[in-house]
Amino acid sequence: MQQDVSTLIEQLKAGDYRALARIISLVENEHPSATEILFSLQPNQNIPIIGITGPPGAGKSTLVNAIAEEFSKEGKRVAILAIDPSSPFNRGSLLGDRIRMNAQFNNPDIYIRSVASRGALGGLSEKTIEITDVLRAAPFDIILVETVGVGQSEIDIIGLADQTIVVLVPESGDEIQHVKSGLMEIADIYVVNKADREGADIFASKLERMLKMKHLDIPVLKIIADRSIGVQNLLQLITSRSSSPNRILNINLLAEKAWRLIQQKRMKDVDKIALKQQLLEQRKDSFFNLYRFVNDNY
Ligand SMILES: Nc1nc2c(ncn2[C@@H]2O[C@H](COP(=O)(O)OP(=O)(O)OP(=O)(O)O)[C@@H](O)[C@H]2O)c(=O)[nH]1
Ligand SMILES: [Mg+2]
Repeated sequence: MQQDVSTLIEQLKAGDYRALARIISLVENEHPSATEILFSLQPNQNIPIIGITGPPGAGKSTLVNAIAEEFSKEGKRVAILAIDPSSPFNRGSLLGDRIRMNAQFNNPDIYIRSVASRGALGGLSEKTIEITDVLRAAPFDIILVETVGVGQSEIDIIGLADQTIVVLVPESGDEIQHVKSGLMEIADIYVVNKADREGADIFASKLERMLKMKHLDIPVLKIIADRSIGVQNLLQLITSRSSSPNRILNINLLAEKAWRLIQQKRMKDVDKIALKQQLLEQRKDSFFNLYRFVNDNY
């Protein structure tokens, strides 16, 4: 695999989508070569990761498509990572997402990938972090990550993304409660999508008022994603902000991720069966001291 990995990584760097797809699959499936792959990556940390989150059906995929298309018109290469909340066995949903994103399949500057969320880090799989690192090792200009949910997964996405866009719709009455409860301070930009619908103006001003009351300076944009209306404004905001990415938030996830890896690495040699055997022996001593045992043996 040694030779294979370095070839794959070279192809990845050169922008080969087949190599990219293969590497993502190897990483996603924890193939034995995944570690070597991750070791060999040279992720460009300057490629901005934009998280797009919001309740089911808010139009996130439609918006992501529209953003990608606009960026590609500027000659930029865009990666879209859709985190599928369904089980990896729910093919229907994966396929659904693919079909909905079909519009971009023929654009060579846009790469689309769905991955199943397995949720070790709340709503967002640890694999997502690794996969975004893989994407950062390919020559993209921007990475868009779509996750569904209002709540925990949003909090996860801020650790991953340089900017977080929260997509709401005029009917998002419940979600606006999160603003009140302080959960949605995590947004860098709010999008009120489906602005063609009744109540969009009222909803957007309500949201703006709430943010102002909380002294939060977060822009609210009205968008009609399926007609690409308002998307240019969003692009300008994203671009102007990505020159000063919020690295403080990113460091939290980096630390969390590092902590998990260290834990894994340190525990690697601890074999539970062998541990039981040892303890069976030791336990014969009725004044057996577990703390000394651990200290002496590990
Ligand atoms: N009226 C209107 N419909 C829209 C707009 N944007 C998207 N839609 C429609 O809303 C539906 C859901 O859009 P998606 O983009 O799949 O929404 P999503 O948030 O990605 O959905 P999940 O990934 O399933 O959570 C689709 O039927 C879209 O065509 C919009 O601006 N106005
Ligand atoms: Mg979607």
